[in-house]
Amino acid sequence: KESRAMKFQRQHMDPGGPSNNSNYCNQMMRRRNMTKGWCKRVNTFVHEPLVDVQAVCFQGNITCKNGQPNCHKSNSSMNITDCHETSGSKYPNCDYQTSHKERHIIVACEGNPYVPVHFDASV
Ligand code: PAX
Repeated sequence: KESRAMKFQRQHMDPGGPSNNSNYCNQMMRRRNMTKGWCKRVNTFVHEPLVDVQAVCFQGNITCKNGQPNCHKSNSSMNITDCHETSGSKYPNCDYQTSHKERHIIVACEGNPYVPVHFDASV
């Protein structure tokens, strides 16, 4: 079974990206299995090395949106792509708007090793 840590990597890690095109989210949301059964509404891909994203678990500790205490905000801004489902999107034809950004990321971490399992926000 896929662990929470592996699921985070599938849904949120693309260190080699972004490919420089407006179809990025349409391709990646499908390729990473987030358009099966339903269209995931919002999803962020992080274009930084995995070790740099894992290191965020040892950076500034903050409260998560759901009130849990296990969120961490990156010290540095990171290269990310936000994917937002468009108003015209209709399953199974999931359609996304692609926005490349530089933001601090906030992730929730769990376990031993203590690694990212949820993407809380970018600021
Ligand atoms: P998730 O299901 O929210 O969390 P996501 O991050 O990819 O997935 P399982 O066993 O899978 O259910 N976990 C936590 N979740 C939330 N908060 C804390 N503190 C926490 N600690 C552990 C993946 C797993 O992490 C566990 C949680 O129980 C899950 O375990 O976000 C909705 C989705 O949109 C993404 C982030 C979420 O997907 P929202 O708005 O409800 O928080 N998303 C959201 C994004 O990618 N980018 C964005 O900018 C925003 C706003």
